[in-house]
Amino acid sequence: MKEAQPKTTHLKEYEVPPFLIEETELRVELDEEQTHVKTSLKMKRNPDAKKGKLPLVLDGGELDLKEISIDGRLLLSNEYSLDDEHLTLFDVPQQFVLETSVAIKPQENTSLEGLYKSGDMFCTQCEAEGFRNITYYLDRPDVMSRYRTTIVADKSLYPVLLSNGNDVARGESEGGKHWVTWEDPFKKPAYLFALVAGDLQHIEDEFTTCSGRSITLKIYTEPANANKLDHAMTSLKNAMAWDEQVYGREYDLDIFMIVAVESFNMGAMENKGLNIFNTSCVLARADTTTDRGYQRVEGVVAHEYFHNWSGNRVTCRDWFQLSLKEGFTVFRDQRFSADMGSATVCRLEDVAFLRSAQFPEDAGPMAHPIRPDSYIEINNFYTTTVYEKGAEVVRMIHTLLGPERFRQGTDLYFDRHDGQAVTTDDFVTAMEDANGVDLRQFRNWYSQAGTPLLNVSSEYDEDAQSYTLKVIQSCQATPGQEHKEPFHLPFSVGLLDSAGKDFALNTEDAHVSSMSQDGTHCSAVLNLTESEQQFTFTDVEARPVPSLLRNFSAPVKLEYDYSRDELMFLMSYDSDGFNRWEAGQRLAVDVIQEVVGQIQSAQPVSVDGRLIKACQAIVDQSIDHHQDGKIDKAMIAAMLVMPGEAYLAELSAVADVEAIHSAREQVRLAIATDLKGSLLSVYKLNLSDKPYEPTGVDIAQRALKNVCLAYLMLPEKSEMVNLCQSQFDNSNNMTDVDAALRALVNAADEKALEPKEKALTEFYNKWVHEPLVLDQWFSIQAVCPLPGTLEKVTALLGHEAYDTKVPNRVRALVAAFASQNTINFHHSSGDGYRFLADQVIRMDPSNPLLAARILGPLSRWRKYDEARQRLMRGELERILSVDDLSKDVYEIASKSV
Ligand code: B3K
Ligand code: ZN
Repeated sequence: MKEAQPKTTHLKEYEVPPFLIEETELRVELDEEQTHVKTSLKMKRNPDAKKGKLPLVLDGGELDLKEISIDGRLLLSNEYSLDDEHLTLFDVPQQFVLETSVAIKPQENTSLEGLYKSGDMFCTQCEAEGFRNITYYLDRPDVMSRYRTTIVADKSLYPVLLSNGNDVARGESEGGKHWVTWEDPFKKPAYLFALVAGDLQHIEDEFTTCSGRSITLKIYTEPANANKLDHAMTSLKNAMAWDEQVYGREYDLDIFMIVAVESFNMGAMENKGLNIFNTSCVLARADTTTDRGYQRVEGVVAHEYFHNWSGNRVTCRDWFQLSLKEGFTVFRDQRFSADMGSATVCRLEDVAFLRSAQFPEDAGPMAHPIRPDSYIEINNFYTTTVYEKGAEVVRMIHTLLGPERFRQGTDLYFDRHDGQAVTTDDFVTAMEDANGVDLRQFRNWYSQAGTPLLNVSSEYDEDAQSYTLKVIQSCQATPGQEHKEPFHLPFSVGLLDSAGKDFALNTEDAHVSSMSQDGTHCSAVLNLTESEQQFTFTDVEARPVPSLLRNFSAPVKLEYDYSRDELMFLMSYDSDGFNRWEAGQRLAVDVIQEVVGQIQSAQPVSVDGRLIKACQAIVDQSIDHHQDGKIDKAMIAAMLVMPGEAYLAELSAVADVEAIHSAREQVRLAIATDLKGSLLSVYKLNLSDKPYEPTGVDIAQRALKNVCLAYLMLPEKSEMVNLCQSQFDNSNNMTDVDAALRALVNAADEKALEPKEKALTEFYNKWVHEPLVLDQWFSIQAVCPLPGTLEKVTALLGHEAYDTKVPNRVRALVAAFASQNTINFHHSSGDGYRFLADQVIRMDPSNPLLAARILGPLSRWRKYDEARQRLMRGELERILSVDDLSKDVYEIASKSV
């Protein structure tokens, strides 16, 4: 560890900043050897801060201070002190101008926080605390300032110089240099500062806002990628229009820019007016990018754009409030994607992700509320809890209030807090004040960790024709939170009659928050607030089948004793699309768990024919309605995918890795074998040679075809290998090439050995100059469930194209293996664990943020058998014994062990 005792920051210790920075003027002289940053800060004591003459303590890391002055007077060395993290000035007046000059070396910055070089370009990443690596500053989100930034650089190497706001002046200077000054009229916290310099190309477009203002849109990239920007531009314009229509939010500057950067620690960053993106979230072209890639670009472009209001105009008071902007913005981007494509499929994908990634986090040693109480390293709290569960919490408010009242709430929130740094509590208060509702109990979602469990039972009274649902809610203990108060949540339900139609719902219950009835659909949203609660419906003519937690109305686990026949019935008839899928998943989980039991007790395996029958019905439906557009092929494809191993593990008390993997594979094989003919028909019906388009309809068609292909490749048949190879050779788009390559690589059959090697080599040679496609090449091999994958992955670490400096590459190989290849990562030898620990230790000195992120899978040891627990903890302890561990890795490893 760097420090003997790493400091923990607590929410309850929050104090307003003692000083404010009204204006920030930066002059950044970029250079290959040493970059100089001259900063002028117009500062004053904060009238709201504690009285008394506090010293001025500025944040700063890895800065070489050259000069410091106050109001033009150079300071003597006894007037300030410096340590690794701070610059302290003992005596400063009420108001003053502080000037500093520092030297930094961005070319040596491998942490990718602050100012660094990605390939030949300079770029920045300041959230959460990277600005302090550029200059001494009050690097906290509640200090908001107006910025004027001048960038100076060699004109031939860095013809493009960008920062936030508007470009207000430019010129040439001696030695082949040039400069540009940018001025951002909006006050912002330092984490939204951005700077880019490079030899970049761009595409340009225009958007006319609802009030008639014309906004220039520019997307920049290194020249080789300039032909992959159109989809991002279309997505951006769609997002701008959507935010006006749905939230009434108009863009505020005259220009909006996106820059694509190859070396980036995460997806993208919402810097004011100058978003910086990982290339993986902006570039898209039919032959290099899969449909998923296209959808990711659309979603991330929208997400970062939406931050302009939810995050930038209204920002966070402190980092404990991260979900204020992230949870809300994820909710916004989810709804946007739903409006752009298949809403039900978007929803079920979001829920599948929540269950396989966030539920385990909430049940593990790093469990934290969406508003955490404390952290050692804030970068460790950009979690699925803060983001995805945070989005679910906002969604619940939306469900409880309904869309109109929710919109009144967001209008008030944006109006009331524009230009401010606020808290999650301010968000909830705005919702309450705009609508006269009481969300006091709802606030438990912000302070309590853990996934609540709803145990539901039902009773039908034939004489009274009444139907009662009894709900018991509970929530497991999480670190530091033994006892939980009940949550307030919207519980959306419908009741199906024997023909599969929704009963019209009648109830006297005062806890009904809303009732929706249209056509054949009837749902009630029940307000669940107590640990035990009952809801009675009247005029129910016959015992119904309940459809519970429709559209996944709350991020909870639901127990209800459905029979397999009831699940099949819901799969066919539920008017709620999400619950049709959910019933299929429950049925599949049930059947797979039964097979797990058979494997564990060494009985012969038999797969319940009802699951096969249900899949047959889905496949038949897609044949019958192939042409008439009466089916959503994306939904059919999703319904044919069996629940993932991570989710199955999450559902087990102790996850039996081998039995889960084998049971799931045997169930898939049974489906593939019994349905072979129909699957092949669907495959063929959905072949298409029309030019690639990323439309919802085409994406759905490809998804369905490729789900069939994956099944068809399971039984050992060489004609299927040929089919797969032909798809690999002849497709005009990366989605189909990728699906074929994956199917070949995953094929256990000997007949596939040669074609798979050939395909991998061809793919590599063809795409050796396309880094994002090579990432795919690494990741397809890393996630292959066949034995021997770890040896291959280890060998790939030495491949000439492997580069630890590019996070995308590390994620494609190391993180993909550890987080997606359950069966190989958890091999009983412990080799997978050792591999990951070695990589974390190797990565930590250069890029601690990334090292801590890839460490995640080792922290989930509680789910596994004793032998694996020992091995996993052993690796965590080995990591902890390393000298000079970063606080990023230290926090995760020490809290997990
Ligand atoms: N706000 C950034 C994430 C920053 C992560 C810092 N470690 C991207 C986003 O969520 O939109
Ligand atoms: Zn975000």
